[in-house]
Amino acid sequence: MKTITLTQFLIEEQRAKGEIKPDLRLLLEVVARACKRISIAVGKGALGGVLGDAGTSNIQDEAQKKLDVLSNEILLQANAWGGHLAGLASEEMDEPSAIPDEYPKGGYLLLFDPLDGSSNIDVNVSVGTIFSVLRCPEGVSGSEEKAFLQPGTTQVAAGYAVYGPSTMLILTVGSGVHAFTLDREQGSFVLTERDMMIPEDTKEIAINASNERHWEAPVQRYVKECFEGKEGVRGKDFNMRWVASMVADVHRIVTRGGVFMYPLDAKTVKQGGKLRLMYEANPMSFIIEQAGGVASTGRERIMDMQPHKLHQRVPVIMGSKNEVEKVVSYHAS
Ligand code: P6P
Repeated sequence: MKTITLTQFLIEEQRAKGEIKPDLRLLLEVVARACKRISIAVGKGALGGVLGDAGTSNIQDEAQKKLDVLSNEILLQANAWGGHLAGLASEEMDEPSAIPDEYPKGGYLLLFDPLDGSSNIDVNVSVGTIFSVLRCPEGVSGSEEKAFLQPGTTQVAAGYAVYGPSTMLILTVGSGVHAFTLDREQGSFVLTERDMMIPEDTKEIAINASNERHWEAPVQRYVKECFEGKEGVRGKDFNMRWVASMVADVHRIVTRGGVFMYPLDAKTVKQGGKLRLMYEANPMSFIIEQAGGVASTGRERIMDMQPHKLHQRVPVIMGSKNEVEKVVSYHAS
């Protein structure tokens, strides 16, 4: 079968639709190369000497794993010299990072969670990298937080790498969602699925059910009805999955449908939710919407939110259109 690499795909998309300017193509290829390096580091496991805690914590006061810090470094170094970026922001850095003075600056901003789900690293469960691309506003430095505070609808591109049995890169530049699988012999990402679409209905939900007593009533009602199965009002049985790696759970949903929920709960209501808007919820929402799904806080479209802080947290309910719309309708009633 004729293989199309990420580079060829990006060039052919640019030729066909003119959406991927050279600097954006460079950015996406640099991020893909960084994800290859992260995949190699993650894949070494205990042999790489990078498991366990780094002994530091991030702005959310969560213990950082050595691989969190390493993955962050890999993405910073990979993106420093290309001249395509005005600045970078990461879950693992309190403040945005400027491009070193010795390198030229470009017009894009890159935001990322370098290793999402890293609590799963030490137990050998899939983790991933999530990234979002914005344009740097005119006249604003890419090292200033305010440059990044743009709604998800302004994203130029978004994607994630999932380090599972295979390493995959899932990408959108605003015209569909496309999947690339890492060919380890060639060392390149090869197109394995174009225009992924999420089924509008599903029988599979993903939520950390141990938080049930902390959820708001609409979510308690929705999940209870799903668990009541065909004897209940839904008239069908549901299945449940919770990997506790957003990338793994969302990738399953992009691949075969489902609903991913990390709703507001009494434990996180003060912080606004558990997951981060700028480099988790927004990029995943872009992917989900481009694949025909819906991504909501329960009360509003995630990508419409005007961010106030770089590390802002939000409730997340995303996936199969008809099911997410049902959860949203319960919030409205
Ligand atoms: P819990 C990983 O730490 C993460 O940010 C997401 O990837 C994941 O969906 C969620 O938190 C898991 O949270 O409360 O189930 O451990």
